[in-house]
Parts: sequence; structure tokens; C-alpha cells
Amino acid sequence: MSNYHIKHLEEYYQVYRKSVRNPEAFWEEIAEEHFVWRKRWDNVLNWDFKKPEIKWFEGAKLNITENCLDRHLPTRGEKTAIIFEPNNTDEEALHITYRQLHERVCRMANVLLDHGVKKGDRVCIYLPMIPELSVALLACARIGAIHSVVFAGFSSHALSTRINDSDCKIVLTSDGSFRGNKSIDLKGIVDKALEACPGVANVLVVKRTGSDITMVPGRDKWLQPLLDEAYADCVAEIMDAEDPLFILYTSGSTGTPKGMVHTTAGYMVYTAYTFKNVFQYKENDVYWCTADIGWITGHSYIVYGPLANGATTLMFEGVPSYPDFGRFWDVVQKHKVNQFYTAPTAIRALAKENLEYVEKYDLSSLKVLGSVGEPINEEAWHWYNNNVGKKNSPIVDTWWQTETGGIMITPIPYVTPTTPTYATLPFIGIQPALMDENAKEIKGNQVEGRLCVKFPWPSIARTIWGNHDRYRDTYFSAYENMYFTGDGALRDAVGYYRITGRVDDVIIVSGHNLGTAPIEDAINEHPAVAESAIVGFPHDVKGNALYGYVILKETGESRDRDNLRKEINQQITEHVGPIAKLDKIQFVSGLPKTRSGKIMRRILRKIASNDTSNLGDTSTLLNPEVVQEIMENSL
Ligand code: 7RM
Repeated sequence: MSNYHIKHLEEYYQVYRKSVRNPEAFWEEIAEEHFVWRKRWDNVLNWDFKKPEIKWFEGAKLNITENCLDRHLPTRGEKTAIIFEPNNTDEEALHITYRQLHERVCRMANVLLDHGVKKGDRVCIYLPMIPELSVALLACARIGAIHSVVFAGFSSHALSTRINDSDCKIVLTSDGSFRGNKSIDLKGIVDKALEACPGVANVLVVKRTGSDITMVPGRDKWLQPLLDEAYADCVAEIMDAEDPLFILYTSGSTGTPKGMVHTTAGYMVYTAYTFKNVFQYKENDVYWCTADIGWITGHSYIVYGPLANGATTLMFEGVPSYPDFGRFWDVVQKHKVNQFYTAPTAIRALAKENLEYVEKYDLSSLKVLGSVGEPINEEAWHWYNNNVGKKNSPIVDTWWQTETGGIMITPIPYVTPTTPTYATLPFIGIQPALMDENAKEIKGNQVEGRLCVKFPWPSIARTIWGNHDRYRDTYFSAYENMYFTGDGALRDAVGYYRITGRVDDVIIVSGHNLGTAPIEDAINEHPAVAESAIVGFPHDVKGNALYGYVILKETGESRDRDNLRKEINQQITEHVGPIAKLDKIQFVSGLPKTRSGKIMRRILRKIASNDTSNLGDTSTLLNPEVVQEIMENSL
């Protein structure tokens, strides 16, 4: 019997030791006993962090949808796979069984085939949180097409960049989306994006809001009639273990977004195994992750991980504040949710509201509470623990990344004793390391450094789409033979890890990773702007908010400042999306720069955070006089 389900702490340590002493034997056993394969692997692991090249289960053949759908049909055909909770409370929730989901996936797969989509082709998915989104991912996987989901809050510019980067020929979208009391014109955003995407031949449109949209003849089609006509079964394409499953873009500290490529077998094995253990999922539990499927959390822990375990996974279309701040708890009560997984930014937003919104509801079904996306501060942790968990549901603070595919450092509920703000222990198979400034590993406890991983795990991203050099430079060049995460962390006296935050220029706002470069590019495109720099500063709900320092051109000097601020934010909304809008914009005459021309963001960060008592070493600045001016006029 393999150690698929860990139930107590001694077992965790035992299995952990086994998984690092002989990772190949360990993962082979898990893979063998808990998944269906069309052909067994020839080789469990082949890796070289120098090239870098990582291959798991090479030679194996499978289709992930047979693992997520077909194999459950004999035993779980009538079990609910997806509960869909709509944005509007007057619309009924949907319960989609495994059998129904299988049929819907097959129909959509056939529609894609009919539109010329073949194995290896990229399909862009720009959809709200409706069942068709999950169905679309699985339909791509069914036929071996590579999905590239773009979060439906991104602007047309961000969308077109992503479509072109991975050369998608087809886009799946909807007429619009419901978010609270607003609706968003998704099709309009797609139309605008496609002006810059000559390679897109077809747009398949889900009807959701019923709003008036324009359909481009020959290019755009309503999806439902095509699904109705399509055959209800579809033979699964047999994939190689290392065939790409999807591309998902993530921001870097510089340059364009990186299309992280995840492959089939390793991703499946690791997301399924972590899902089972990190949420202690038991048959008939109802599991809810509030993330959007546009992020990795949704891919791994709304769709693939839960479905590979035959779980019931809830998809919520709406927002936590609509119709009021009790919505999450209303949904937990209504569907008797057992595992609830959300982000610190949502917890902080709800903690600001009246406690009655939580106390009104029966939350006794809850057994596990999860947190992901950014460090959870102590106050938010206690609020979550006291008011949602009633001190009865362990909190799993799960640290991981788009690049890691699955959860890496986390407590196992009812197994690992938790400490607020600590992600605690490495998950089975994960070998973290902390590195110092001299690129040496820091051993022992009560130490702090840059967080790396020493050994591959099955769901590590294999490359950046179209740019393997960038993949190597970003993740494998800072430290020899290590995957570098971009995060700092400390290890306490008992070996628990606490993530201290990014050590690069990525800023996490409300759980969304934002690179400084694309936002600065957007600002700089404003005709009155000469140059700009943005930094994050602490914000009690969003975690971080954005502070922009902007140098105006001479032509901009006479303009009204408040109007300029509005225009700059409008520019950002169009180029990146509303999530990247600046909370504060300060106009400055210069930016602190080093001799090599790099903006010293450390200083700007301190000023933005009102923490100017010690600015650190400014001796390498080319223009130290500008610091005084910036401090005096700071907002
Ligand atoms: C899953 C996800 C990755 C970055 C990562 C960290 C931060 C995520 C935690 C966290 C502290 C956590 N993927 N991060 N989880 N920081 N504690 N539990 O968020 O690619 O979008 O972001 O998010 O900085 O590097 S992501």
C-alpha cells in the first residue's frame, strides 16, 4: 500500500523521509496505485537543473481526463462533480454529476475538433467562472490541445499579448460576465484584443449575460448550438507523460509575462496527491476554493486536483461582497462546505465588516480552512480561526507558485500543529533550501534566506513557452543546481518555514502578482509622462497597494494633476487591467538611480511605506538630492 493518505504526524515524517531518500521509488508507487495509465513509464525521473531539463514518468501514456472523468463513471457517475453557485442569488445553483460533466466535456471536445483544433494546438480561454470554463479546460485536455486560460479581469492589451505569445488560433469567451451588481463586456474586450491578433480564426461565444454584442461573420459563433449538435462521446487522445497540458502566464519582475508550461503526468500526480492530503478530502465532502480558474490555484485546486480524486468541487461565479458581505458564509451553509480555500486579501476585506455577517450562518460543516496567495498576517489568521473556524478547523497556510504547479510548503490538517503566519513544513517530496548572499546554503534552524528547492517534484513547470533561456535564467541561474523561487523565508527553531515575501520586483496586490515593468510601460505611454517607477506599500485589505512616482515631460507640467492621475490609471486599466491601478501617484522631478542606471526601488519603497528613519546605503546614488525632494512631497 502506498502512502496516499497521511493521517498523523509520525506518518508524515516517515513518508517524508522515504520521499526524499528515494524520490523515484516513492513517486512511482503513488503513480502506479492511484491513476490510470494507457502505458507504463520507462523511466520515473530524468533531470538536470543545469540545462534545465526535467522529465517525470517518461514513456508513459495517458489522458488526464480519463483520470478526472472516465474512471469515476462506474463508481461515481451520479455523484456531483461540480456545484455551480451563480453570482445572482435568484438563479439556482447547478449540480453537475460526473456523468454529465463527462458528456459536456466530450461535446465541447468535438466542437473544438470540428474547428480544426488538433493535438498540440493552443486554445485561449477567456471566460468567467461558469461551468463552461472547467469544461473548456478538460475539453482541450481530452483532445491534447494546450489550454491557455487568461483571467477574465485582464484588459484587451494583456489578452492580445498572451494570445500572440503562444499563437492561439481560437478563443473561447462569453458575451459578458456577472460580477456583483455589475456586468462586464467580455466579448467587447476580446474584439478589441483581436484587432492585434491576426492569427485567431475563430471565437466561440458562451451566452451568459444576454447583452448585445457584435458577432464577426465567419469568425464568431455561439457555442451552445454547436454543443447541442455535437456527438456526446469523444475518444481521448493518448498523450505522452511530458506532453504540455497547459500554458499559464505569470508576471515577472521584468519584461513580458512568462508563459509557464505544465506537462501532463507529473502535474496530475502531484496536484491529486496534494489535494487529497492538504485538504484531507474524504468521499462525499464538499470542497470549495474561491480562486478564479484564471489563476494556477483554480487550475490545480478547483479543476484537476479535486476531479482526479473524484471530489465534489464548488465553482463560485460571484464576489464576496454581493449581495452583501455574508455571501461566502451563505454559500458554505447552503452547500454544507467541508473544506474552504481562500486568499488573505478576501479574509482581510471580510474582517473589516460587521461580525454579524459571519455569525448569521451555520458554518459547522467546515473541517479545513485554507489560505493561499500571499503571507497571511497574524490578525487575519486569528479572525479566520476564531470567526470562521470557531477554533475548530485547522488553517492550512499553503505556500506555492504558478511555477510549482502544486502546494509546496503547508501544514497537513489534523496532522501538523499550526502556528499563525507559518506555512510550516515542506510537503512530501519537497526539499527546500535557504540560501545566503554568497549563494551558500544556510543549514540549521532559526535562519533566514532566499527560498530555493533542491530536487525536482512532479509538477514543476518545464519551461517558459518559446523561451527556454529565460526559464533557465529566471529560476536556475541564481544558485547552482537549485530552483530559485523569488521569495525570502525563515526557518524557525522547530524547522517551520515562514515566507517573508518577494525578494524581486513582483508586487502582490490582493493576491495578484504584478510585475512592475508592464505597469510602468503603461504609464510611460501617457503622452505627458517621461518616466515612472512603481513600488508596493502596505495596505490593510489588499496586502500591498501600488504607489507610483511619475516624472512629467515639460508638456505635462502645466496640466491639472488630478486629471493626470485619472488618465494614468485609465491607461493602466487599458493596458494591464483594473487590478493594477495605482492608489497613490506622486509627481517627482527625478528618480533615485544607481550609476548603472537602475532605479533604487528600496528607497522608493521606504518612502511609500512612511518608513524613512533609515534609508540604508545611498552612497551609490547618482542623484542623492532627489531623495529629499521625494520625501518632502510624499503622499
Ligand atoms: C499559488 C499562487 C506565487 C507567489 C509566491 C509568494 C506568494 C503564495 C503564499 C505566498 C506567503 C503563502 N501562485 N505566496 N502563497 N506567500 N504565504 N501561503 O499564489 O504564482 O500567483 O504567486 O505568491 O510570493 O512566490 S502565484
